[in-house]
Amino acid sequence: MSDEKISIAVAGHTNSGKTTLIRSLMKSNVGTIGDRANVTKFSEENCHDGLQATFIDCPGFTKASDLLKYIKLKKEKPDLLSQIASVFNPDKFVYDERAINAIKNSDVVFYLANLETIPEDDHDEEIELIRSVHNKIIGIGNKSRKRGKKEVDEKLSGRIHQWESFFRKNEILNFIMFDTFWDNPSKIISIYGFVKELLSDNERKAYVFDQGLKRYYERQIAIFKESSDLLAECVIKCREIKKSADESKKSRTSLQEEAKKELESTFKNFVKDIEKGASHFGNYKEKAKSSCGDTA
Ligand SMILES: Nc1nc2c(ncn2[C@@H]2O[C@H](COP(=O)(O)OP(=O)(O)O)[C@@H](O)[C@H]2O)c(=O)[nH]1
Ligand SMILES: [Mg+2]
Repeated sequence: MSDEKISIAVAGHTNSGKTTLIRSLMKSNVGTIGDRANVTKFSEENCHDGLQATFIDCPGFTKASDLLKYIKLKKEKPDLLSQIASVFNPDKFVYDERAINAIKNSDVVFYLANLETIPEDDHDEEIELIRSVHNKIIGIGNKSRKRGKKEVDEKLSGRIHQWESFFRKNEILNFIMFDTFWDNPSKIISIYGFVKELLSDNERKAYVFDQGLKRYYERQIAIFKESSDLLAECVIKCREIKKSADESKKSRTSLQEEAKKELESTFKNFVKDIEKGASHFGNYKEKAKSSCGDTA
């Protein structure tokens, strides 16, 4: 991995939406998603060359408190190691240990909180564990929306307040409430803004990330512009079709079929153009293997 590329560890309780968030940040179907515990068993590196960043998908925390106790005891009473092993079976917090090892080597940590749940002692212990190796933490309250539900209901807004207090209490001052599926993608800009802020003491990395970020935004604007043009083209085509339907003797169904075909080919060309643009921006899927090495 290049020394200049920044690495962002995405950590949190199991099932909090870490892999889904990385997919959405990378716009690529990396990793495996599932509605059960510890789907991600090893930390996985996902390079985004355009952005000059690597997202590290950490296995979810399940037994942070046990790992914390284990680390403390190991440090304070190393002579009791054999007895410790009989009380704390390290196999039980293997995922937590893998996550913390990955976090240790990262530049910034995203801590994901699942807004379907409320903060509990487990979560404080997860932060304490992260803090024992890292202090650049960005809090992300995730899953803040339900499908088809735009407004935040009373229950959810209560949970959001609880998580906001949780972040403040744990001295995580850079935090945001987000929904990977249904939220405004512009919130991602705020998340990257936090990253830039925390990187500021490493000027070289901050500079490289900033340059990548600029290219990323330019590409997003280009895609937006291209989609608007496509939409305009579709509207014009629809008007033409309506006009010719009024004038011609062809049946409505055959005209509809013709229109469908024309719009399909316009859309296919649009996707091809986007793909061409994306390959200029950096084909992270192919490069991920070469620049990141093997993923665990
Ligand atoms: N509504 C909603 N569901 C989400 C969101 N992020 C993840 N999920 C769902 O939560 C479950 C766990 O997601 P996953 O990314 O595998 O969690 P991980 O174990 O932390 O990596 C999956 O069923 C996802 O579809 C989100 O932002 N909103
Ligand atoms: Mg996962």
